[in-house]
Order: sequence, then C-alpha cells, then structure tokens
Amino acid sequence: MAMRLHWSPKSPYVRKVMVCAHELALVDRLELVRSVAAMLKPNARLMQDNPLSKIPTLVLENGFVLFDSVVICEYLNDLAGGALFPKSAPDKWQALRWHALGDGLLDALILWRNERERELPLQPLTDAFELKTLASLRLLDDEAQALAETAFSIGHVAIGCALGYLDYRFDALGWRGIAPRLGEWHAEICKRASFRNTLPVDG
Ligand SMILES: N[C@@H](CCC(=O)N[C@@H](CS)C(=O)NCC(=O)O)C(=O)O
Repeated sequence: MAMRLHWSPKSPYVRKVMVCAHELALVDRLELVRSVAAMLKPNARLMQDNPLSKIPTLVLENGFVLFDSVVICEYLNDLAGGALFPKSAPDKWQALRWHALGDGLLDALILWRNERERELPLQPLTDAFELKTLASLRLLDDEAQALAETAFSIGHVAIGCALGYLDYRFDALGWRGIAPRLGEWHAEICKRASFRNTLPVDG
C-alpha cells in the first residue's frame, strides 16, 4: 500500500515534498491525489484529511495524517534514513534557518499574489510584500557561496522551490537582476533530477 499525498503540480510547498521524495528515492511509495486547494474555496474532500484544507497533506499507510510540508519532509527523510535534515550544529541550524527563509519567502509571495489579483489590491500590503521579497533575495544573494559550499539539505530544497515559484508566478520581477549570484546557484541546483522532475506546470 502506498502513502497518499494530496498534491498539485503548481504548489511550491508540494514541490518541496516531491523534491525530497526524489532525493530520498521514495517517489514510488507515494500515490499522488490531485487536490485543489485555494484560500477562498475550502475543499471538503481534502478537509476530511486536513481541517486546514491545505496541500501538501500526507496520509500514511496506517491512516495517520501528516501536514504541513515542514513535517512531511522531515518524516520522509527519517523514513529513508536521509541526510536532508542535518543532526548537529552548525549545519542543523543553517539548514533550518534556510528552510524557514525559503518557506517565509513563499508565504509572502502567495499572499502577495492573492492581493494583486483582487480587484482593488491594497497598495501598502503589496509594497510590504515586495520589500520583504527584495530584502530576502539580497540576503540570499550574499549567502549564495555558502549555499553552494554546504551539503544539500532541506534548506536548499526550500530556497530552490521559492526561487522556482518566483520564475513561475513573478517572472516580471526579474529576480536574477537583483540576486545574480543566487541565480548562478539556482541554475546549478536546477540540474538535479529532483528539481528537473518537479517543475511547476499549469493544469
Ligand atoms: N505552511 C504550509 C503551507 C501550505 C499552503 O499554503 N499550501 C497552499 C497551496 S500552495 C494551500 O493549500 N492553500 C490553500 C489555503 O490556504 O486554503 C506548508 O508548508 O505546507
């Protein structure tokens, strides 16, 4: 029996889980259930497994349900005995910090996108999301060399997925012009099969 993953090809948080599954050779253990999750349209079927109506949500073989992406990625890593979550300092804290920064950037981008699609976007809110996005990109650009020199971890997964989401939904921002060294790092990790096989697609 497979684990059931509430999944979408567009969600960057789901992509984190799928990148981990590829890195850990667990893809065959997952049954992907296409689930639509939208902030304004709670999904009744998904809510049977996750009251928050969010993806990713993972239903284990024994019926126990795990969410969110942070928990699912660590679960998969433990299941496979992987090294995506380093056990000791300083690598542990660097990985968790980059994980938090990648996720936090995604949180801001998702809210920014929701706001900009409203008929009358609240300008101070979109300005604040833009400011935080640019500041995160500048910090990551300064850390591009550290990213390249540190063993691949959940931090790299989260930041890679956040940058992939910028390409997918915020192309006009031209983030590589703001963070060119980060752009070079991103080009390198995009060569990994785990990233190549999980590119966001519409539909
Ligand atoms: N912190 C969560 C965020 C997951 C999330 O917000 N997923 C989006 C899809 S990209 C979602 O399900 N949105 C539906 C909603 O907010 O109701 C995680 O890391 O898994």
